Amino acid sequence: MKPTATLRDKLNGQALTTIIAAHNPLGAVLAAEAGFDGVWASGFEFSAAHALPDASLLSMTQHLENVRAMASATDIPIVADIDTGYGNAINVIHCVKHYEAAGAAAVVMEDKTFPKDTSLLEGGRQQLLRKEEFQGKVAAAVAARDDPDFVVIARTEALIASHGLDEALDRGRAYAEAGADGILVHSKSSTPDEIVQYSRRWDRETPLVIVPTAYPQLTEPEIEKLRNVRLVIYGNHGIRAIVTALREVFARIREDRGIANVDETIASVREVFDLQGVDTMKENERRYLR
Ligand code: SPV
Ligand code: MG
Repeated sequence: MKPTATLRDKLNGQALTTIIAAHNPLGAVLAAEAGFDGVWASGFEFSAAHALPDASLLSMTQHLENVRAMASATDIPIVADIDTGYGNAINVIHCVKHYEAAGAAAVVMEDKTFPKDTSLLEGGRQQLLRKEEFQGKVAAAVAARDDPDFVVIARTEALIASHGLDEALDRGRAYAEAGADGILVHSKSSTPDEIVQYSRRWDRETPLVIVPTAYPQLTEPEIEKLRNVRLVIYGNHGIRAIVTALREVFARIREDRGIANVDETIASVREVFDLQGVDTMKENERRYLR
């Protein structure tokens, strides 16, 4: 099955689908190895990996090429974070065509103005687009896809911009009406209450998507009880794990003035060869190098 069909089937089914952020193909391979249903090609992680703020600084083509490389490294669906769609509805048409051709199974587009600011930054500059304009962008994304299974998820930042539940529900309904296959409702609240309320008041068939970074106490069994949340995105745990791991290992090497102690504590070179597909390359060498 194509990754687009796999993801659409999962979204339409009853089970909870879990995806995790990656910012490079190796992260995508490790997500698949760990048993995740898909990969979140996160704008935050990709920006952080460049040591840059997640504020529309990297170009569409930079992120697109990363998504293409991820999609060629793994068979699990890649859900591309296209931020605000890089402009108006015309930019969205261009963007969706290219992300689909690059092998993404889905795009998530948010209803903020360009350039955006990252959602979880305290005091961040959170400005929403007019609802009608974003409806047009959602409709443009849906019309631009070639494969009918390619998934278009509309994300409302109404709660992030402190507009309250009523506005967030109104926008979610408007985007579902415009043809979105899923509604991502993002929250910066440190408890799950807001999202639980949203889920209880959601009165459309369109499945909900959440990113529980700010309220990590909400576990998968509890999300399953909400019933209309079908997709959970773990938004930045790969990059945070890397920061922790690199800090520890780098500091230890400086402290020890050598690599002898860390050697046993980190992945072996052989393990990295395996992740690179070296065995397949060697097999091909035996067959074809004459
Ligand atoms: C991302 O991972 O890029 C997201 C989620 O969009 S958040 O950073 O919480 O906005
Ligand atoms: Mg993002």
